[in-house]
Amino acid sequence: MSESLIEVQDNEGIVRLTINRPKALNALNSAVIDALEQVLVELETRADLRAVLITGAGEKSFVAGADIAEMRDKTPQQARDFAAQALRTIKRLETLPVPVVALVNGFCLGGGCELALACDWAVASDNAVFGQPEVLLGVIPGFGGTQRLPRRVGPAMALDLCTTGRKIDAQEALRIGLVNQVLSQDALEEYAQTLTKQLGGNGPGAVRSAKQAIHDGMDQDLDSALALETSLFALSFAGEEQREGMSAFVEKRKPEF
Ligand code: CO8
Repeated sequence: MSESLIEVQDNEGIVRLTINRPKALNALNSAVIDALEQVLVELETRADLRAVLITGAGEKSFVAGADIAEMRDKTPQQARDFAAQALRTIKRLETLPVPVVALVNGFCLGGGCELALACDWAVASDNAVFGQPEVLLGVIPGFGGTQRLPRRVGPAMALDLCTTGRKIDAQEALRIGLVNQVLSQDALEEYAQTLTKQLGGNGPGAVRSAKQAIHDGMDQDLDSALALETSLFALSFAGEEQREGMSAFVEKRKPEF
């Protein structure tokens, strides 16, 4: 494994990012966040990008939070700057125009849970542990947890997790809607490969439009959101992709996107 803090593997536009700081359970310090932001800035410019998968190095941890040792001596202004840097980076991940999927392969705590919440969906290994334990350290979530967690699991469960700081296992994360599936570590790897094939076989423009319709529509009233869907649906008939997809069906062959 190379020494870079963010490993990048590219499989024809399906990019897998691995947060690579396993000795600290992939805790997010400024260097990791800087490296992640640099990678994301590059990905934003890629017209051939089809999906992003993000995971942690090793079999024990996705991300065990922001780096506590690095944060300990921060002043309020330094804490604000650190949170701003992380929020900006996480927003870049969230707003990539393609599906972003968290492969949660172990501890997913604090800033790690907040990172997973910015992904379009998350799939966890059965040893994964989730939580927002910031109150145990005398702080609150600062990478978006108080805002994205209630939007994902509802305010009552978000308040439970953010005020007790209790940790939950993968099955409870599944039950409350924090993750879409729970799999063994091996099956998580197979899932990544299957997903790569599935997303790689679909019309890339259509996949992007589906994300855009859902993301942008969620911030609008239903009628405006339905009008947005209609516009994007109609637009999908303007390119080659729709003709190829529908012709392939009629001609009983696989489409070539
Ligand atoms: N920060 C820094 N180092 C960490 C972190 C972390 N979050 N988590 C683990 N490590 C390090 C440990 O210090 C240890 O290092 P070393 O080997 O040098 O002693 C190494 O990783 C292995 O960890 P453990 O020995 O503790 O492993 P265990 O299997 O015994 O325990 C746990 C695993 C339960 C995950 C435990 O490490 C733990 O509780 N970690 C902290 C989890 C946590 O509290 N996370 C939330 C952090 S706060 C946060 O994310 C707030 C984000 C918003 C910030 C706002 C901006 C300012």
